[in-house]
Amino acid sequence: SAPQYSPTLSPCVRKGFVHVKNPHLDSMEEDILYHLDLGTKTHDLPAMFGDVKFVCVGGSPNRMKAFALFMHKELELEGGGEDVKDICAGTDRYCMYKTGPVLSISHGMGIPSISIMLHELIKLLHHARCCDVTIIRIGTSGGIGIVPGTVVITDTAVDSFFKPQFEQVILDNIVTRSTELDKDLAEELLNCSKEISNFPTLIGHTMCTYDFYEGQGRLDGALCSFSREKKLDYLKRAYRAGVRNIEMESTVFAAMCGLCGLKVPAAVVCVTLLDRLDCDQINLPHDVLVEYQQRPQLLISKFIKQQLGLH
Ligand code: R2B
Ligand code: URA
Repeated sequence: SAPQYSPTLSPCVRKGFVHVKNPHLDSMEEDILYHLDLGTKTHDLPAMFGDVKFVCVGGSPNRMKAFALFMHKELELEGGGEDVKDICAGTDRYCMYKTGPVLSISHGMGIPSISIMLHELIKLLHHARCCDVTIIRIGTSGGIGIVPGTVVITDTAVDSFFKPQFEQVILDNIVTRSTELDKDLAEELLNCSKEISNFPTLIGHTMCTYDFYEGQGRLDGALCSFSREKKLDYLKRAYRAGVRNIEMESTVFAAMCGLCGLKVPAAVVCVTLLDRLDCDQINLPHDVLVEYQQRPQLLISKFIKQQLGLH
C-alpha cells in the first residue's frame, strides 16, 4: 500500500529545513561540534550530510553500528560492511555511521548524554542544509503490564509525574517544554508494524526518568527506600495514566526535536525487555536480548524502505 506519510516525497519547502533557535550562532565564524569531532571549517558538512533524510539514534554504539550495517544491506548499497565507517572516530563519546540517506548515531544513557548529542546533531543538520529529515530514537525500555518483547511507539513522552513535559534548567530558571511527538508518524509506524507479524507493537505513553534504579521504582539498586507495595502502586498508577514503558531519554528528545524550532517529525520506538509489574532484573538469555533489540531496527528499516519507495 502507498505510504501516506511521505516527508521525502514532499517539495523541499523552507519549513522542511532544519532550524536552530539561537541568534548567537549566526555571528560565529566557526562552529566546532566538539563531541562529534566535526566542525564547519574543518569539514564540508553540506557535502558530507546534505542528502540525509532519516536520522536514527540509540543508546549503544554497537547497536547503532549494527543498525548501520543492517541498513547498508537493506538499501542494497554498494561496497561491503567494511565501508561503513565511524564518522566520529576522533572521539569516543558518540559514534556515527552514514548509509545512503540514513544517519545512525549513538547517544549514550540518560538525558544529559542525549541532550549534548542532539544539540550538536541539530546544528549539524542545519549547517549541512538538510531538508525534510525524520528523526527516530530506537531503544530499549522496561514495559508496564505488557508482554516482554513488545515494541512501544511513543505518542507522548511523560516525566516521573506522568506529565507531558520536560523541565530544562536554564541559568537559574526552570523552563518547561512540551514533549508531544508526531502523531501521524506514530500511526504510520504502527501501520508499518502490521506488515511484520512476528512481534507485538502498540502505541502508548513512555515515561522518561533520570535514573534506572530508584528513579524507575526498582527494588534491586544499591539504595532503596520504599516497599514492594509502594513500587507496585506507583507503576500501576503510571499504567492507568497511559504509560506502557519506561526509559531515560524520550522527554528531552521529544522536547528538542519538537518545540525548539525543529520542524522535523520525530518518533520514539523502544522494545520492552521485561514487565516491571513482574520483576526488576533483566534476565533474558543473550540470544533473546539480541533478537528483542533488533525489533525496533526491523520496524524502522521497513518504514525507511517504504518511504524511499523500495519494498
Ligand atoms: C534504556 O536503556 C538504558 C538503560 O539500561 C537507557 O539508556 C534507556 O533509555
Ligand atoms: N531501559 C530502561 O531504562 N529501563 C528498563 O527497565 C529497561 C531498559
